[in-house]
Amino acid sequence: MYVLYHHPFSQHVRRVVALMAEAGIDYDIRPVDLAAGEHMSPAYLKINPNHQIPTLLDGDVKIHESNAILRYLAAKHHLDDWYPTDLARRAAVEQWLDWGQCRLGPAVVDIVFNKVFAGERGDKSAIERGEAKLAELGPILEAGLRRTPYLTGDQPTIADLAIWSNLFHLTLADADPKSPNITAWLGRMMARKGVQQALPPRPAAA
Ligand SMILES: N[C@@H](CCC(=O)N[C@@H](CS)C(=O)NCC(=O)O)C(=O)O
Repeated sequence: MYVLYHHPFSQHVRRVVALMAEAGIDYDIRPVDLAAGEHMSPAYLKINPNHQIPTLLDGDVKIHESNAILRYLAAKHHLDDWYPTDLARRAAVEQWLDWGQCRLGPAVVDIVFNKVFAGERGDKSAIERGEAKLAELGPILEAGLRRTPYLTGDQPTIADLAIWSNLFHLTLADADPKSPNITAWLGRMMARKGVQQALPPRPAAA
């Protein structure tokens, strides 16, 4: 049985949970209390010296980096729709995965961490930096969704899960780009059963 180190508000965990739910892969959850600093504990640092979640254990195999986990699971379970074997399509998937990590991800962290999770400590200049970056990146994503319902074709891949988890995170700050292709794609992603299972718990009604 897989073991997944987890936090319900992590966008990086969320993409892994979504793939496992979509593919019907079972796993045990190990919650990591980020607010209490559990990710900095010597016990967790032995599991992931980068003090980050997710980490996936598969027997003796230990993997961190959410996109590496997506690739591993897709390859191990032969999820060829999620991680196409055709070279050109795979290259497009890899491109969006890396774009998400290198370009979009830092802007999302700047905005959402500081607007939603940091409370009074929220760094206004980081929010401005993130918003300026997002103003550049939103149109790139919008154009990427112009021709096909998902990023690389008619079916979603692990690239859609990775980028979706970032876009969902932006919705927590009401900062997601509201352009038509992104909005329609976000709706298609949110309607998926596995994706639904990866959403954070709703706050209890007052
Ligand atoms: N590149 C990593 C980023 C993971 C990451 O930033 N995780 C956050 C939670 S969303 C975390 O654990 N932060 C705690 C820290 O960096 O100390 C991945 O894709 O898995």
